[in-house]
Amino acid sequence: MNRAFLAIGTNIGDRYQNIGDCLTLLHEHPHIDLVQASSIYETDPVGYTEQDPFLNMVIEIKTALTPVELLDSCLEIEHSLGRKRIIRWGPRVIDLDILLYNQENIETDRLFVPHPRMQERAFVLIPLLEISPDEKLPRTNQPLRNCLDKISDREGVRIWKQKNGEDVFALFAN
Ligand code: A4P
Ligand code: MG
Repeated sequence: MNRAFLAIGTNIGDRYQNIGDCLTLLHEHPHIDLVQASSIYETDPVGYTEQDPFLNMVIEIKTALTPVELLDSCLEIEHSLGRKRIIRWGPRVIDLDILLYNQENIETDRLFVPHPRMQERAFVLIPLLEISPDEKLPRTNQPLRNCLDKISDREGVRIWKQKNGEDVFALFAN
């Protein structure tokens, strides 16, 4: 079995419902086990700032899928959730990215792991370090905690729903 971390982001429609739908589809996947969830954070948009705030979270999974198979499953889930909404060719309701896959470095035309921008993003690092405080980047072995210390926009990331045993969090083993 492989250990991977996924980042979930949403800023359109009923954001909590989108996260719930996404986690349900991951949970129902025959080759994905949900291990741990971070709390859900509300985060100021990074990049294009004139859009609504996001909900972000990070989850740990166990999977028998290869990295590319996992990417395809993520894209399928994004697609099926996007399709439920009315907006055609519009922004997606869910972004599901692979942050880490074991301690592998993957660079293909379709997939980059670790996710290339993760170490610059408080909305990724804060939830990731909540569930795995000693996580390191492959190759350099750099603790991600050190990356977070260098980021200035940490206050743009606020707990929105604390992790508990209820609702979407009940889907997880831990
Ligand atoms: N791809 C390559 N590597 C990966 C990977 N590790 N995980 C390729 C997932 N996909 C990967 O992705 C486009 C293609 O990237 C995929 O088809 C896959 O082949 P996408 O999700 O359709 O495109 P995107 O969302 O525009 O790109 P990306 O890189 O996911 O966007 P970002 O950089 O994640 O930015 N602010 C806040 N506060 N919270 C957010 O969640 N998200 C973004 C999106 C911007 N600002 C944000 C947030
Ligand atoms: Mg993405």
